Amino acid sequence: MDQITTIYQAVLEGDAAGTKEAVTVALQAGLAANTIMQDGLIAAMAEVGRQYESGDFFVPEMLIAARAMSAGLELLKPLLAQSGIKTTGRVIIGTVKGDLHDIGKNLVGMMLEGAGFEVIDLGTDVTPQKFVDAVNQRKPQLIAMSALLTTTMSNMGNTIKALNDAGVRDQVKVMIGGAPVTDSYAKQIGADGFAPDASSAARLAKSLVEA
Ligand code: B1M
Repeated sequence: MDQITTIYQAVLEGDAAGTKEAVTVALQAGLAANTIMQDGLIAAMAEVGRQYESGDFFVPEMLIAARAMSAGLELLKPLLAQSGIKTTGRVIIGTVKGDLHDIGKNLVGMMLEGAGFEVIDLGTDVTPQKFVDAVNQRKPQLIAMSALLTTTMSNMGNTIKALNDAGVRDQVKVMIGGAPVTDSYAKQIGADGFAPDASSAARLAKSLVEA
């Protein structure tokens, strides 16, 4: 098996230690960090997404694969920064104000990383003002908001309103998701898109920044 295939397989199997080892071996053999990321880690996460959508993988498999991918990515990050490789885009992610659920949000963040995004995670209970400040300070292409409670969903709309009031709405695309969230709700509050799960979130994010 070549080094890229070894990395790909290790991520698919959710083997974090194996992924780290395979990435280290590939770097020692002189493979470029960007090649390892694109052809090994990102390609494997795309396959994880496909298997999740076809029902062959469930949330736990996706989580452990995403953790393995992150372990490999940690080794590459300093090298990628040095080589000035452009990421797919920068995304600010957070669970909205009043909401402490973060498992789905973390999974979406990991899938976005797996798709080549630079992910800035604001955590949970993120106020509209915090999202606005992050847009001003970090200049992302995309904001990704998660909510798991029917009582906190409205803070997605409030955040979009705050972005409008601050005059920065047209600088970013906004995507939303979470168990109670729907496509029609996204349209209602003026978001640019909705994704029902982490794997389609990564695909939607790419299409939004490429639009
Ligand atoms: Co809470 N909780 N919880 N809870 N909790 C729910 C959500 C609930 C449905 C349980 C129930 O009653 N059946 C219910 C909400 C009811 C409603 O509003 N309709 C509920 C409630 C009521 C509460 C409390 C109010 C309970 C209380 O204290 N009385 C309280 C609220 C706390 C707060 O947030 N202020 C509370 C607390 C908690 C815990 C802290 C105990 C814990 C959270 C731990 C944590 O996240 N660190 C918790 C948990 C674990 C759940 C359940 C059991 C599981 C949620 C989860 O992690 N799912 C949940 C019941 C359930 O869903 N079965 C429940 C797994 C995760 C991978 O899925 O988050 O849906 P999910 O993410 C998916 C998609 O939704 C999507 O992709 C993910 C992966 O495919 N997605 C996005 C998510 N974000 C996205 C963003 C995107 C795109 C896709 O784009 C940006």
